[in-house]
Amino acid sequence: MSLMLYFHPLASFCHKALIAFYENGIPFEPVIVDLLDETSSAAFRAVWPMAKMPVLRDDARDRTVAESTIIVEYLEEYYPGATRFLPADPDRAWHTRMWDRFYDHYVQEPMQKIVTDRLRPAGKYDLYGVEQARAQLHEAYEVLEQEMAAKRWMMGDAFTLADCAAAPALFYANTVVPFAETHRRLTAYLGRLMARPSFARVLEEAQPYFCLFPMEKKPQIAGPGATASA
Ligand SMILES: N[C@@H](CCC(=O)N[C@@H](CS)C(=O)NCC(=O)O)C(=O)O
Repeated sequence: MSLMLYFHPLASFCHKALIAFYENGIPFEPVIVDLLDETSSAAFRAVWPMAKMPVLRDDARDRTVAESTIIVEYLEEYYPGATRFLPADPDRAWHTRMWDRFYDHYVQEPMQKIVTDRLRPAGKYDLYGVEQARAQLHEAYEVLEQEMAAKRWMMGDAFTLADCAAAPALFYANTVVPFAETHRRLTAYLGRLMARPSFARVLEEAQPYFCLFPMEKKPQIAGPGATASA
């Protein structure tokens, strides 16, 4: 098979790429990376020395593609399907990329900061950093609550790259700093994302690994976000 995706089913940035594959039914060979396993980790580092997932290997084109956003853009260009992730209109295209960046930097990153602080050795916790991350998530929720006042997807009627980024970011963020009780529109949007077959499949495949999530509260597929409607 030409396409191999190095990923882990629990990893939120990997979900962004998986959604794009599932949206358009693009066949690929899944390679689950276990960074705690020496052999798996070494094999992954040989493909991508930065050892950050996801990474796409395209043997047919002899390309190694890192970074979740770039993988979605690469699939859009070379393996297109019915779902177009970047609008053809340049103005809508940069806007789509802007929201993709927003989710990565202001939702995924603070969420990851809170979660990975749990994995630090005793005495090395970053309480101030976690506090800042929580505050940043609250700020992002406010922006997004306004943004989703009259939209089905992040860019309106069409599902795009911005929604691929939003889905895992909001799903995990809602687990660590819940917004279901406070942000009605954002919760409804998360509900729509979770009902989308591509992301529903990603979550179903992640479910056996949810027990590894290093917080007391584990992610749940059936939650307030799952049942919320527009
Ligand atoms: N900017 C990267 C971030 C990738 C990233 O942080 N991936 C996480 C999994 S969600 C990872 O590989 N973590 C392993 C580590 O940090 O050691 C992207 O968009 O792909």
